[in-house]
Amino acid sequence: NPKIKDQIALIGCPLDMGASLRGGRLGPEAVRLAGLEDRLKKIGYHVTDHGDVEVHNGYGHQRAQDNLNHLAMVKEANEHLYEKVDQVLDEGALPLVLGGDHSIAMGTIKASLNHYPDLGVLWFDAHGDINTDQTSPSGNIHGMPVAALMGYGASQLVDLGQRDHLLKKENLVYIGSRDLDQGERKIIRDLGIKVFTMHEVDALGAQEVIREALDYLTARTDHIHVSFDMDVLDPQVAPGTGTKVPGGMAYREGRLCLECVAQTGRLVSCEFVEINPILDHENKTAQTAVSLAGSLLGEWLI
Ligand code: 6HN
Ligand code: MN
Ligand code: MN
Ligand code: MN
Repeated sequence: NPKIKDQIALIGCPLDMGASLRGGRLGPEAVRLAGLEDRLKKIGYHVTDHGDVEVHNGYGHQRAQDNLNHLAMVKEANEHLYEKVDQVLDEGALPLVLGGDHSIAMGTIKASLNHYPDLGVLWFDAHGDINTDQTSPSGNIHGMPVAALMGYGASQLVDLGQRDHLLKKENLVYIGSRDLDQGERKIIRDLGIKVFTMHEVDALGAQEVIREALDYLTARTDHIHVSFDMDVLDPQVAPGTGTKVPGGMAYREGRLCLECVAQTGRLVSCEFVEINPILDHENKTAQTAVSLAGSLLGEWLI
């Protein structure tokens, strides 16, 4: 049976220019202050905090003519993140990336694909993040990483990091979707991507959904990446995030799903994103991220 690596590399990517709202840049520090490193050490991992990768954020928000808002800043941060994640994977550690807006999944996952071309991705999110510059209603790049990882949309995003390995459409599973744009629905349907919306989580239960999702992925690959957007949780559980959608997952549903991923032993990289302390109450959302990172790394499994 596969086993999770015993070395964890924490990497912060304090970028928020992929979103409309500022404040996600404070996410990595909020999660550190909520005690992530000690929590993971208690489980028995060797944990190294690599600090934050270099990021340049601006202030305010500008809608770009080409529908790729703040492209240069988003690209630069992702290139730095790509290099860092690639490096820690070379060193044999499991990267745990802290966001930051969800555009940073481009840097993390491209580096993980460089090491594991057959990588399977579990995308926990209220959103699909599979817009292109052609379909995006906002121009915000945090709504585009999945498309870019599969080779669709703006070449400036597709060309970031390594170009040899794209994310395969059959190696992605969505969980918790409940706010997909029209263009995204069409892409998801046309590509035949596996998706468990909140409707399925409610109707089947989290246990059945994660079982089906993991059966599907583990039949295809031994290597799993978890991309956890905090807005997959209900806004009452995770108020500190920028694009809240009602009717999200309960804390215990999130925990159960992530523990089931831990049980496969196939996790090779992960990220917790869209943590915005400006919108939070007493760092509750960062604390929840710490607990869920513990679950993903097998905290309560004996
Ligand atoms: N996120 N679908 C919307 C857009 O602007 O493309 C929202 C994207 C939210 C992205 O939460 O990571
Ligand atoms: Mn490498
Ligand atoms: Mn997202
Ligand atoms: Mn989201």
